[in-house]
Amino acid sequence: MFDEMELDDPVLEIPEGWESRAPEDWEWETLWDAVEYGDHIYTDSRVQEAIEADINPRVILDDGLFPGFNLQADRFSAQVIFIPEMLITARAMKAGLALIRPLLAANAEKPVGTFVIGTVLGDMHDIGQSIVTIMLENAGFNVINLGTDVHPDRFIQTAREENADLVGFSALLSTTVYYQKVTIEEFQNAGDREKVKILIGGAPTTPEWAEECGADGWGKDAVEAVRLALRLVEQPRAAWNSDGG
Ligand code: B12
Repeated sequence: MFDEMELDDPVLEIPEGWESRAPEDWEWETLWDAVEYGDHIYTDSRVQEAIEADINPRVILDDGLFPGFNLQADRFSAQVIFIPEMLITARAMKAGLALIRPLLAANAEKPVGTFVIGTVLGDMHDIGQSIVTIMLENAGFNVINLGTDVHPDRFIQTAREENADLVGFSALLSTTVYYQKVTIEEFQNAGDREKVKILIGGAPTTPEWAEECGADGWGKDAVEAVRLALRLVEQPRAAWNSDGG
């Protein structure tokens, strides 16, 4: 019989050539399943094993963690699964990210700059900005991650306290991207706009939106975010202590 549900159900996308990036006899299938079904305990132990097997942390992220996550993300978007299933997958993903984060953090003695990042007000999505955080740390930035649902005042206060060079606002909902603009306006109202470079990102954002918001840059992914941050940190800004701000 014709089964519409099966046709709509997204399928696992196996990363091409993963075998060449893993030790002989290695398998990722159990980790793909664990992330898919939200088994954070198995995810934790399998990622630990992958680290012990000397697999590159970026490979663990791309080949080990993302396939199961992306499968559930596609199902969530297609409304095949709902918030509870997506949440437990996100928890497993974050268990894996927590283990690879210290491995990717740079050992630079002097950070290349300070970056304050968070997800804007009203938005609870944090997987993307956690990955941006890890990659920025890997590039030598001191990153202060404020988490999710961050009020503009908190971004401003932290940027001041930390003498931030850059701030970044993540947003995943078409309703919350508005707060990227509001937060930039609040930096302006507080007299701090020229003291930081501002980046925005998140799936529904575009370079056009970044321009409309008055941001200094837009990153489509974590690699782009790092590239931009490294370029912008070099550019002159008004000093934080010039007017006691
Ligand atoms: C996981 C998820 C959730 C989880 C979040 C768990 C968590 N801890 O993050 C849960 C289940 C809680 C959730 C809830 C909701 N979600 Co949701 N969610 C997703 C999902 C499946 C994946 C998002 C994700 O993590 N992507 C993976 C990361 C790696 O990608 P990313 O975030 O885009 O980040 C990359 C880039 O964008 C960039 N980037 C990100 N941030 C930044 C910041 C800067 C400064 C820079 C430079 C770059 C950058 O770099 C990152 C790494 O490469 C998406 C669908 C999808 N496939 O994207 C829906 C989605 C975003 N959710 C959606 C919706 C509607 C909701 C809910 C409103 C559902 C509901 N009915 O309640 C709630 C909202 C809750 C809230 N107030 O925030 C919609 C949004 C539609 C829209 N356009 O507004 C989507 C698109 C699903 C859909 N198609 O319907 N969600």
